[in-house]
Amino acid sequence: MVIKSKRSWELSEAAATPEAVYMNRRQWLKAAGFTGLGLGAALAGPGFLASSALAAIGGYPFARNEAYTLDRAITDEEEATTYTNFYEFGSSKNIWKKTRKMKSDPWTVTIDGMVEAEMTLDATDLVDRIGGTEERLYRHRCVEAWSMAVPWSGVPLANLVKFARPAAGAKYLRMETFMDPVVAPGQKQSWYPWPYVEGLTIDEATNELAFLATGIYGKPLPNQNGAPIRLVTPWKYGFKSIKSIVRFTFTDERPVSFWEQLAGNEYGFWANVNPGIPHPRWPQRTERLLGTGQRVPTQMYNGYGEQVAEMYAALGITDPRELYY
Ligand SMILES: Nc1nc2c(c(=O)[nH]1)N[C@H]1C(S)=C(S)[C@@H](COP(=O)(O)O)O[C@H]1N2
Ligand SMILES: [Mo]
Repeated sequence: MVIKSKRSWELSEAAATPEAVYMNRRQWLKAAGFTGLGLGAALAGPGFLASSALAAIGGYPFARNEAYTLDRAITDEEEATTYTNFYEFGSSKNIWKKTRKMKSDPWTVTIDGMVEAEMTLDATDLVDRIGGTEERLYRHRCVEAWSMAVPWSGVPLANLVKFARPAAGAKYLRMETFMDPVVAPGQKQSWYPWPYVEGLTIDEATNELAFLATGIYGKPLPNQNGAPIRLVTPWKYGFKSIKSIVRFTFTDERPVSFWEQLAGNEYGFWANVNPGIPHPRWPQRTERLLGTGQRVPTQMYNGYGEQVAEMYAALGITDPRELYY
């Protein structure tokens, strides 16, 4: 449902799915008799019931795209969902319980800036409209030198870019996390430049690897992993993968990311994984595989050079530091 449309609203290619085959989640719920108290009761019930009910609603699990393979075991689900970075809820890794206060459904997302028509719509409807749901196995490398490998569910970010129909002059996609200090007490810490912001060039945003995740381990994202929609850019350090997005802005100005604004000498705009560029506090040659006690060498572009190296070569970047800062 389009709640607000600043300019004339036209159906894009992706949105022009015939009504007969297009059913958003709420319509589906209604059709399946899940609306009202019944579902509320199911969701309030024991964890098992809640997660299986949620999985059924969103059509999970999504079919896996076998093009993306791992060179390591999938990280234990409990590790990946209880050891998380989400500074809005505190700087500790153990904040997952605190994120329960966040209400991630319904969730309003705005697409604005240099686009044909600015719009505000529900996250579920956005994903339905942009289409292309699938599951992908990706490595994830945090700049703090821990890493994981997880199955994400979601849609290619390129599909959102196509759906938004940016103007030819748009060069960057800026993304923003929700702002609500009552729900997220970390946002009361005024020395941080809230809200969390991240940015990509349009080339990066339309690279085949850039992914908008709505789920993990075949189920909708738990709040702590960035529900209901978060970015995943596996060739970049984890801080680029902004969680719980409320705004996508197309712009011709390079966005200043949250961490870049805080400490540009430690966190660059590009932030491509590069074992040769040491971070002032964490050596980057190796990484700790979450939940295993194992340490393995870190790879250039986190092992995704095949998909992204050409993009940077085309920019004529020769100094590897420029791929990080
Ligand atoms: N809004 C927001 N997004 C964020 C962060 C954050 O603190 N706030 N942390 C980032 C960092 S540093 C990493 S490593 C990943 C962690 O994702 P995960 O907790 O799902 O593993 O989220 C990134 N996205
Ligand atoms: Mo990170």
